[in-house]
Amino acid sequence: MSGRNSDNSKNGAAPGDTRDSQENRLRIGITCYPTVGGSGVVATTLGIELAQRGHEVHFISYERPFRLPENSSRIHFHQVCVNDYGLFKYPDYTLPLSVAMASVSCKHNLDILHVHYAVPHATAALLSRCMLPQDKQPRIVTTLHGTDTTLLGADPGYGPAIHHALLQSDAVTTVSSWLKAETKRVIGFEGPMEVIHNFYEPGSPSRTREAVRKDLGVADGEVLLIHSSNLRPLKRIDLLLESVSKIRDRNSFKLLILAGGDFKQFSDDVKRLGLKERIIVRENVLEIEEYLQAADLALYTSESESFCLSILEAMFFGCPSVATNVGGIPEVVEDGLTGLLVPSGDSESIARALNELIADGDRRKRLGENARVEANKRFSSDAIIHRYEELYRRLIDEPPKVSVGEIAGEIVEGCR
Ligand code: GMT
Repeated sequence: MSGRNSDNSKNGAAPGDTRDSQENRLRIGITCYPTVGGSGVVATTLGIELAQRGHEVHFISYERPFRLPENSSRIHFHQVCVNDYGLFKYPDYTLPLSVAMASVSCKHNLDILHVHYAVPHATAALLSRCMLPQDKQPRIVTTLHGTDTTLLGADPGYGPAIHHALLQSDAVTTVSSWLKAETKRVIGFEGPMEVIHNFYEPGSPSRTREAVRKDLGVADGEVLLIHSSNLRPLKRIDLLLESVSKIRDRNSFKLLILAGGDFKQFSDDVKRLGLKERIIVRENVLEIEEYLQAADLALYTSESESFCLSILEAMFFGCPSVATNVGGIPEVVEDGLTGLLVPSGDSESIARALNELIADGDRRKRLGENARVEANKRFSSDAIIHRYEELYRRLIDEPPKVSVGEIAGEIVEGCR
C-alpha cells in the first residue's frame, strides 16, 4: 500500500488475501446519508465495489446504509450515536460524527475519508482531521451530489461553510459537469473539481418480468411507465400526473410509482385527473430490479436534477426514458438515442413524447436497447470505480492540501 499509513498489522486481512493484495489495499472511510436517496445509494455501491476490489471500507453514519451487506469481511459499519440533550432545541449530529470519523480514522489508519453530500459531512470531516496528529490524518474527498450545491449552497446560512469545506478538502468531485459549473456559479468555488459520473451495478431480479407484471395487474399490450423518487417538490409529481392524464389512449398504459415518500399527498390530484385505475404505487421498495425489468418506459419531470440516478437504473434494464431537459440529465440521456428530452414544466410536450413512444413499440425498444448499451459502456462500475481509486492513490502520493500539524493529536482516545 502506498502512502503514510503503511502499518499492515492492523488491516484485518481477509481470507484469501495475498501479500500483494494487502499492499495495494487502501483503507477508506465513507460517510453518506443511509436512507433511500441517490447519494446514499451511490456511496454504498461505491463502498461495496471498493471492497470487492480488495480495499477495506469503513462506513460511518447514524444508521447502517439500507443496501449495505452484513456479511462482507472488508466492509465495516460504525454507528454514530447522537444524544438528545434537553438544552438543545435542535439535536446536533455534526460533532458526534466528527468524533466518530476521527476515532475510526485513527483506529483503522484510514488513508481516505470520502464524504458524500457536503452538509454536514464535509464539515465534520475537516473537524475530525483537526483532532488528529498529522500522521493519522486521512485525505478528505468530498463528493457533491446536487442540492448540497443548488439549494444549500445558495442559502446564506450554509453557503460559506460549504465553500470553506470545499477549499479545505483534498479533492472535490461532482456527479456531473453541470453540477461542477453550478458549484462555481452558486458557491463561487474556484478550486479543482473532478467530474465522476454516477454508476450503477444492477442486481438480478428474483422474479420474472411476466410474474411481476401479472402481480401489478398490467394487461398484455399495456405499456408500463415507471417513476421512482422521493417525491420531493422538485421532482414535480404534479406535472408528471398532469402529463400522464394527457396520454391519448387511457387504456394503453399503467404508471408504476416507486415512492420513497408518502404518495397520499397526491391522492386528490389522482382523483381529479381521473387516473385512479391507471396508477400503481409501491412504497419504500428495496428490490427495485424486479420492477425495472418489468417496465417499458421511465418518466422523469424534475425541475432540477444533477444526474438522476433513477434514469440510469432503468437504462440498465433496457428501459428508455422521457425526461425533462434540466441539469445533468442530458449527460445521462441522449435525446433521440436513449430517450426523449422534453422542455421543463411543459406537460403538452411531455404527453406528446409519451404518446409517440407508447404508440411505437419498435422505436421504444430500439431506444431501450441503446440505453442498455450506453449504460454499460459509460456508467458501469467497471467504467467508473477505477476513477475513484486513481484519485485516492494520487492524493495519498501528494502532500496533504492542508495540514494542521501537531496542535491536537492527544485528543482522540487511543490515538497516541
Ligand atoms: O441532492 C439531493 O436532493 C439529494 C440527492 C440524493 O441523495 O438523492 O440527490 C442528488 O444526488 C443523486 C445521486 O448523485 C442524483 O442522481 C440526483 O440527481 C441529485 N438530486 C438533485 O440534484 C435534485
